Amino acid sequence: MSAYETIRYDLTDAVATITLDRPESLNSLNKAMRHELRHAFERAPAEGARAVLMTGAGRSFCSGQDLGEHGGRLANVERTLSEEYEPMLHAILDCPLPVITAVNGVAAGAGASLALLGDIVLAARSAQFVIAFARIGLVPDVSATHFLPRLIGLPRAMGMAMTTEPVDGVRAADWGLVWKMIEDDALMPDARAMAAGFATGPTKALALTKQTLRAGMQADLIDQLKLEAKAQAEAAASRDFAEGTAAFREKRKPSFEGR
Ligand code: LHQ
Repeated sequence: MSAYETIRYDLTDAVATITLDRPESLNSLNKAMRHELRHAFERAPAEGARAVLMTGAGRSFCSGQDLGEHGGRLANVERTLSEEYEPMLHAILDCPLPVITAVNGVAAGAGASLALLGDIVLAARSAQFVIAFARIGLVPDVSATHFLPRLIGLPRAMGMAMTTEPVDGVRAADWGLVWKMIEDDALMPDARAMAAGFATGPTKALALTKQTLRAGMQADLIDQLKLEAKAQAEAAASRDFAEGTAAFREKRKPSFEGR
């Protein structure tokens, strides 16, 4: 796929920037966008990216499911979720690169779920996380019921889902829903700087770090210790580890290749 209809994709200096680009509907997710996001997240590592930055065009990050799709009828909901949303979600979670989501405005419904799939979630001060599903008689989906209570605890997850009250960047950071709140004007410059930093980092160790931490949210201690040991053995065999330790001994900045 060379050109996308619903997203923009740019690969520069090993940073893949993915911009959700349907601003007329606040970047709502239609079938093409679900497919294109999956494609872009699989393509980025294959063509040499070492970090991914995802954001939204215009005043929104993503307003969730396109409520105008199929004339507003949500037909085959289970199939849409399992055959279109789930592959997109796994492509993001399984992407062997650090994924930064820069939440530049409203992130509603599945758009909030999407924002929270970032390994690092940066929220503009004016970002709004809205677990909006109950407003239209639906239940949270696209992993929100898995991640929200793990990230902020059940009382806050319940509050967000049942009242649908928006949570802004300040409160999101205060609750630990995101890594950092950033002033609106600084969001993209800071996000790009962070992505550029990751793109010169020890990519293999960072991939193992995200995989191991995510697995740790579900594993028991015994299994997790085994997984850590396996991941550490893999990282310790990398060229970047040899370079990192050499640089430490020589008191210089390491030059990581991502291998
Ligand atoms: C939209 C949307 C939108 C289309 C704004 N679709 N046009 C997945 C699959 C299968 C089953 C079910 O579940 C799911 C998961 C889901 O995501 S369901 C939940 C879907 N999302 C929502 O319920 C949020 C809907 N949007 C809103 O509540 C508001 O638009 C928010 C709070 C996001 C923003 O409000 P405002 O800032 O006041 O903007 P607005 O409402 O005026 O929207 C601007 C335009 O965007 C407007 O179009 P128009 O032609 O009038 O300018 C909206 O119709 C359009 N838009 N969200 N999801």
